[in-house]
Amino acid sequence: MKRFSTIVATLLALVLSVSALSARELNLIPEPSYVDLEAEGDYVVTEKTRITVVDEMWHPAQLFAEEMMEYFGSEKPLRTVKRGDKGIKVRTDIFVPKEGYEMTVTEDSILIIGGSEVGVYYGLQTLRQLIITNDGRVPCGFIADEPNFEYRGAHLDVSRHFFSVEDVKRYIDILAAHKLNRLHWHLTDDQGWRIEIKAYPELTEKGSMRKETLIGHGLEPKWWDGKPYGGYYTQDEIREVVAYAADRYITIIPEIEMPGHSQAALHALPWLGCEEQEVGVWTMWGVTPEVLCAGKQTTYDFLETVLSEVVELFPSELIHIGGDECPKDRWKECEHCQAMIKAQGLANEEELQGYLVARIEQFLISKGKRMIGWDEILDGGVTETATVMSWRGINGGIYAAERGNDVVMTPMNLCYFNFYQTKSREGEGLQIGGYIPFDMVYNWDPYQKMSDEAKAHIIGVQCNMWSEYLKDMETVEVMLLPRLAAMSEVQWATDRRNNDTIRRKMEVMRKFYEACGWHYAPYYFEGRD
Ligand code: TNX
Repeated sequence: MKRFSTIVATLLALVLSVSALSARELNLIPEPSYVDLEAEGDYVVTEKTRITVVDEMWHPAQLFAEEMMEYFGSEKPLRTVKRGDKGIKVRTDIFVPKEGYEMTVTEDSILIIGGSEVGVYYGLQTLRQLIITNDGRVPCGFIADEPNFEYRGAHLDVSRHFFSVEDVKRYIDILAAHKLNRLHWHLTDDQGWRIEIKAYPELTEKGSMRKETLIGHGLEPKWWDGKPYGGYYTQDEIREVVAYAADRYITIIPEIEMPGHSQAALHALPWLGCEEQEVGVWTMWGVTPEVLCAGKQTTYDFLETVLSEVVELFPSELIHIGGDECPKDRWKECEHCQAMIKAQGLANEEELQGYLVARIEQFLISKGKRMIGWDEILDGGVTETATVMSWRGINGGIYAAERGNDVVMTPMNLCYFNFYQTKSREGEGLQIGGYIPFDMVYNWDPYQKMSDEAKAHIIGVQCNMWSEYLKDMETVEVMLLPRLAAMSEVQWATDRRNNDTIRRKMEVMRKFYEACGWHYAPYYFEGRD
């Protein structure tokens, strides 16, 4: 009998410990590298909890306190102090990886040790998720964490539709909470030039406005809305957004498109074109034959003048020059382009594009910067130092990585968050096309088909948000979330993704999105994809 009750007791204890363990899962996104939850109990964070700041970690601590204002419904929760043993404590240690952190939770305190200021911030982002999704009860235990990829990016197209400074800041908040560290800001395109350039006021005076917007997929007159549309950022606003992002440890990479996707600039300054004729700011989506003339010295002077202002505004070492989708029709007919091909001993128009890209790269290097471009920069013979963004599938990226170029993987079939999220498309509104459900992003192997040498050159992964059919920030958020959660697991936690736990983790993340007031798509949670 005694033996029987011992067995029952042991079984009971086992069942209890298993259920206690599952109740004590952290459900964090992205998944940390190491979690030990063997200790019992919780630390309960309230608005009165203090943050002791060591090693001058005031900035991440105060930012975290600010981010928790809404949750606590208080103006000044989580006061930061210089000394104290209880509550939250943040400091740094050189033994922790730079972007990483260690977090130790006991019933009396939470200690976060970052490898640097940004590591402390990421530790606090983890803590933020734990507090918000567990009513302030943070389970005792230990976490050690660091990212897989150094470059964790998201892109935002503000040319096809314009997003205000406040909108872009909201976007940045969402990226930071998912531990992303790059915003690729697509500032110019055929349908609108969105950045003030002092040397050429026409770019924004004329190039930021289009006559109307294509709101359908067809090309009949009824598919245009007939309403003038525009908007741009002054240089002061650009500085404000850059600083806001930097405060959240996000580097903004500006993109100035060339030599294609430049019709808005051609409208503002017709002498940039081969034929110098008047073209409107484009009111179609897709690829226009109107491109910058690559034969005239004036085009190069223009690009260098624009980039000289851009490099002053953006501390980012990488500057994006576009380079994608440049039809060569005009160049074939242009005496300047043909003369340049001859003078430089180039074989054809493809090589002329390569010449332009190489010349711009040299200019950026002279400014202490490095060039990044879409994978078409490979077509004209890529230089050794350029970083390549692989969007036409993965092959361009693999080819470049094998040659030793740095590569950011962002293949269209997996990373275009302007694509539909469900097969039926029900309730999704009109989008550009495609189909990328949550699980497809989550299960993507960014190292697919790669040799070890190539892998070493993949600096990171990015999702893109092209805004042809994204007319406001609410729509952008619904396209971004929850897929960004899947993307952040690929970027931060590639080697620890787990299909057995992701659905449960996402239910918890959904609570977090709601608490933050962010819009998200419901389909994944409804089991509909
Ligand atoms: C391709 S990706 C483009 C964009 C469009 C997008 C639509 C790339 C370098 N070019 O100009 O907006 O497709 O999804």
